[in-house]
Amino acid sequence: MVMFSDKEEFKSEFKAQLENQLGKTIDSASEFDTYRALGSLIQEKINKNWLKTNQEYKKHKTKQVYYFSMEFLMGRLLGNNLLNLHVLALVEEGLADLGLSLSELENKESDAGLGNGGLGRLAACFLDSLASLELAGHGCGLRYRYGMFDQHIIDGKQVEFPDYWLSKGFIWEVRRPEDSIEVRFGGHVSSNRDKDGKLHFKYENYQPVQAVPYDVPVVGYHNDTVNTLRLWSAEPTVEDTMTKAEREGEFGHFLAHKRSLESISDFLYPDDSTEEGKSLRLKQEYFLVSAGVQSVVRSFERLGLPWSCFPDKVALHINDTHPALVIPELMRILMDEKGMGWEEAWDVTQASVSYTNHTTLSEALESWPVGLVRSLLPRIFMIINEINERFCQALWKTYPGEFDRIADLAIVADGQVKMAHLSIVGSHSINGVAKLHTDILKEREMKRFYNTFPERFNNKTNGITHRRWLMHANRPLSSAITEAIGDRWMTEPKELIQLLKYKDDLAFLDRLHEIKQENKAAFAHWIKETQGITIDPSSIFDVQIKRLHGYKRQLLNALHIMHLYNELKSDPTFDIVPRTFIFGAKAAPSYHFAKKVIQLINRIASVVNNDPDVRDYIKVVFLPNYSVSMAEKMIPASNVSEQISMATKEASGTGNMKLMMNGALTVGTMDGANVEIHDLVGHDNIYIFGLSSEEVWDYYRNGSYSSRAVYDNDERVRHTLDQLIHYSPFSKGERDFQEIYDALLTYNDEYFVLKDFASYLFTQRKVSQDYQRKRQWNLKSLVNISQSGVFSSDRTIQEYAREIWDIQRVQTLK
Ligand code: 26V
Repeated sequence: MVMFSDKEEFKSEFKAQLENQLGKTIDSASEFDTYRALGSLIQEKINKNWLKTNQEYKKHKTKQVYYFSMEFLMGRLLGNNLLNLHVLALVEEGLADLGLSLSELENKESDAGLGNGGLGRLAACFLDSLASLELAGHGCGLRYRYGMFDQHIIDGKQVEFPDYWLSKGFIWEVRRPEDSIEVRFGGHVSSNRDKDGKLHFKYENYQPVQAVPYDVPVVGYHNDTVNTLRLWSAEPTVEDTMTKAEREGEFGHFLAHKRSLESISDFLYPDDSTEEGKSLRLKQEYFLVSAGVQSVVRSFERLGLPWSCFPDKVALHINDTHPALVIPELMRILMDEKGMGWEEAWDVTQASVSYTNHTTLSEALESWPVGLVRSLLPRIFMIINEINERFCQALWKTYPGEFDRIADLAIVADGQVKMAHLSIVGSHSINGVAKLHTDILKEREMKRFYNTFPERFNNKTNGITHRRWLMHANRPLSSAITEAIGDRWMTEPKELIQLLKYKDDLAFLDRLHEIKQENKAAFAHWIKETQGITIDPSSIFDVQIKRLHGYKRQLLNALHIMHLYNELKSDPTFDIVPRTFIFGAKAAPSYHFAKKVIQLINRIASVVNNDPDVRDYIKVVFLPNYSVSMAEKMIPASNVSEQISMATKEASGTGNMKLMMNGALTVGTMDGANVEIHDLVGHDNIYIFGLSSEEVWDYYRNGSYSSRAVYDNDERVRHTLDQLIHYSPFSKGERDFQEIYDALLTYNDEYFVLKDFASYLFTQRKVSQDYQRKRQWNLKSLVNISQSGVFSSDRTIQEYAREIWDIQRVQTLK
């Protein structure tokens, strides 16, 4: 579709939009007005293809994938939509003619932070790839009124503020009240048999909640595909509010009731590491699932096909176990509403549902108390119990007398419903998110399930959309790549490998270096403006950007900086290559230890940055409120990518991929997808340190790790740790960091920070030396960019499409 025939046409349509929509002219409009007018103009254009895409899908009865996820970390949409619609340059030039800057307007959009971290951002990248590959895949999520909290640093500590991202409206969404769905909670279920002996269930005294969908278009790259991200919002049903108001006759009660129902989609739970078992969270999960599955079933029914065709036309994917109730909910609808028998409904359900696991951390595995599930979702609970009973009976046949094994695999056990078990039993495919992670699932965490259903387990190494993370975030690098190898890489990212032709081309390596320097200068300027901190663009920009968690070991990075400080202070001749350490990290509000680490990093920053003896050599910047849009500014400016989790703990990581694609070199453990990055770029182009996963397991097996022994034997460790609790510039004589000290020594350092300390220091020294050899460094950077095409989410999605969902491009089907 040609959107604007030329720049002039765009300008006149844009001016008309400002006048008609807002009654303003370029001169009287604020920046936000112009952003809004531009967004609405683009949205109108998108609408045509949105309709057409849906018509095509209907006409061809195309199989649809629904990606169910409690999180979609979308970030801003304007720039990406313009890029995908092929009008970015035209719009940018048109606006410039009118005296407006596109990037300024982009900054006016609030960042849709409807996710915690990796899992939510992966969902967003997948939507971009689905649409760009002309695949019929849609997101199904919640329209949280408050997204991921807004992080401030006050007195060096994290303080959370609500993120009311909708305050100025969200221009991309379309409310569709006509597609609302009723979701039911509580009440009780009775059953009776009809004259043919068939059981019927009656559900009474339940609390109805109205789920209202808000659709967001997902625009494909240079094609006419527009898929849908459907976000559900909770409202009271009209009947319910009427009867409530009549019955109670009191407006106050009515309002309180209304608020309590709306609260279901109020906020995103900000804890991605510990499962709390809060009933509101379970309500959110069922609300998403029930609204989503009912709406999918409605669309399927419009095709007029028999129910046995459901799995040929619909794939339901669950992003971790959070939407696992898809399984009993689909069973409920098929049996109670469509009259199907158990076996038939089960075959349909299992053939439609697939599941991705994103973590092996035991504390993050979801389980719900039986009592809570029974009272909140009585019919769903009955179905889960029946699934469990049938599953255990089948196990008994295969493994007669093996009580332990069956108890271990049961879905309902010890008064808990285990969501991972439900997900595995109810899905035809279970995948991990990197090779190592999948092996750990098969050989350890889910070994017994793997032995029972080996054919269901498979790996799908994560990916990231190269459109947002390279083409849009780093336009200078994109242009240089295109000049060198043409533009095929934009649709075939593996073509980036062609860049290897330039490995001996000094001019090209210099060009890479210049681009990195320009990006660093721009980022330094932004830091100066927003934080008031001056950083030196000629220093190494070393970044660690991810959620704050013990296993991710930001603490290791922090201790390294303390050590460098000590060296610089004690030896004025200490040879150091200037480095700027940049952190972005949010801690779950209830994760005390993680918040302490944030406080420590901020303390180190204030000590280091204010000490004239060291501040020209090392700087520390903790950027508050790390988000998708901030990542887009940082990543193109990075030299070193910190991926230093304790081996076996990081399922995949995706920041590692974004940074590699932008030419940063990884300092990392052999964990998650770092292993695959290492295997692609080779040992010389990555900085690997620390224990391997095998070594970690060996230590677990023989219980022989002693952090105290490391402390006793390594003077550097001793000195640095003592500074946490004894009088030092870092402790300032207070006991702020006692817990960190205790975690490392008294509680034997759960994440082996001290064990890997020496190896980390050694590797970081090598990084500093290598950085000075510009040509070699640039070559390593080139190799990383060249090999990064594998990590485009287009590759990942093609694998899901072929091997899990069994879907093809609409074009191919025509
Ligand atoms: C877990 C929980 C636990 C219960 C309460 C709410 C909540 C919300 C989110 C999560 C998700 C934790 C899992 C997660 O984000 N895993 C990350 O997934 C990335 C994408 O696959 C992967 O790259 C990271 O390594 C992995 O940590």
